[in-house]
Amino acid sequence: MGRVLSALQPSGFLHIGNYLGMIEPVLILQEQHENFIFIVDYHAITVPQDPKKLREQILFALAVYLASGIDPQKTTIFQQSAIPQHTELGWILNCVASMGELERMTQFKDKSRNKGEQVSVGLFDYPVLMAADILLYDTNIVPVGEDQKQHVELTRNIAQRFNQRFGTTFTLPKPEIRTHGARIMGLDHPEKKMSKSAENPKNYISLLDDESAIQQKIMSAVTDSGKEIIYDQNSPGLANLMTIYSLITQKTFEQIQEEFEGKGYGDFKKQLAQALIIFLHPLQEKIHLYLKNEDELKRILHEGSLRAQDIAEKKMKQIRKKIGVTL
Ligand code: AQP
Repeated sequence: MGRVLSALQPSGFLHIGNYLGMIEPVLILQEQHENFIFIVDYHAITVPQDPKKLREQILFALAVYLASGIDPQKTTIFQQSAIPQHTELGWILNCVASMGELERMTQFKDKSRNKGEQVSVGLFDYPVLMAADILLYDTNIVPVGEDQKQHVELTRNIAQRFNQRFGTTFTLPKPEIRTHGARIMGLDHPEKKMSKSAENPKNYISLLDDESAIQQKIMSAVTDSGKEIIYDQNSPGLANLMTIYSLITQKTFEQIQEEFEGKGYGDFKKQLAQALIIFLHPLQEKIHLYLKNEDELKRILHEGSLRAQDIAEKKMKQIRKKIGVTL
C-alpha cells in the first residue's frame, strides 16, 4: 500500500475536466492506498482572487470532494493553508530548485503570457510549493491531469537533488495519468485544455452548470467541418467531445461510433448534453446538500488538518536537522 496525494486549486468553480482528470482516478485509488487530498488555497492566490469568493470556492471544492465519494474515514482531507509546514518546506526547496528549471515550466509560460511584469513571483514559484506539498507526505503516487505531469517530474528532480546534497530524505513520487480524460480540452478552443479560470464560460462545463447552460455550451462547442462521428485525433473538437461522452457513459469509441452511425454532429451533441445533465444531476444535488452544512464542512477540514499536521511536523523535524538549522 502506497501513499496517494492529490489536490486542486479553489481558483474558480470546478469543471468536468477536473472531475474526469483527477477526482475520478482518486476515487479508484482511495480503495487501495493511504490517501491525502487537499485544497491548495495558497496556490490559488498566485493569481488575484476576491477574498470573499475564495472562501466560497474553498468550501465548494470540499463539497465536491465529498459529493464525489471521497470518504473522510479513508482519506485525509485538509486545507493547505492550515498546515504551515507546506510553506516552510516550500522556502527550503526554493533554495534547492533552480531558476532555469522553473523557467521551463509550461504552465508558467502559458499563464504569464502577455502579462509582462505584473506576473506574481508566486506564479513563478508555484511548482516549488507543489513539490513541498508532495514531498512532505512521502508520497508514492500523484494522480493528476496531463497539465500537472511536468510539475510532478520537477518534484522528483528537486527531491533527488536534495537527497544527494543532504542524504536520503524524500520518497520519489510518480505521476499517475489516465489514458483518456487526462486532458479534457476547452469547448471553445479544443487545442487548449479546459480551464476554470478561462475568460469565456463557454470554455468549460462547470460541475454546477444547469441544463440550459450545458445544452448551450455543448451545442456551441467548436468542432471541425466533418460529418461522421468517428474518433480521430486530427479532429480535436470532436475527439474531445467523444472522450467526455465515453468517460461519462462508460462506452468505448467503437460503441459510440456504432451508436451514431448515419447521424450527424447535431444529434451527437444533443445526446452528449443529455448524458452530461444525467451524469451531473446527482452530483449537484449532493454538492448543494453539503454546502448547506458549513459547520460540518469545517469540522471535516479541521479533523483532516490535525492528522496531516502530525505527519508534516514529523517530516519537517527530519528536514530541519538535515539542513543544519536544528540546534
Ligand atoms: N482540462 C483538464 N483535463 C483533465 N484534468 C485536468 N485538470 C485540470 N484541468 C484539466 C486536473 O485537475 C486537477 C486540479 O487542477 P488544479 O486545480 O490544480 O488546476 P489546474 O491544473 O491549474 O487547471 P484548472 O483546474 O483548469 O485551473 P486554472 O484555470 O486555475 O489553471 C489537477 O490534477 C489537474 O491536472
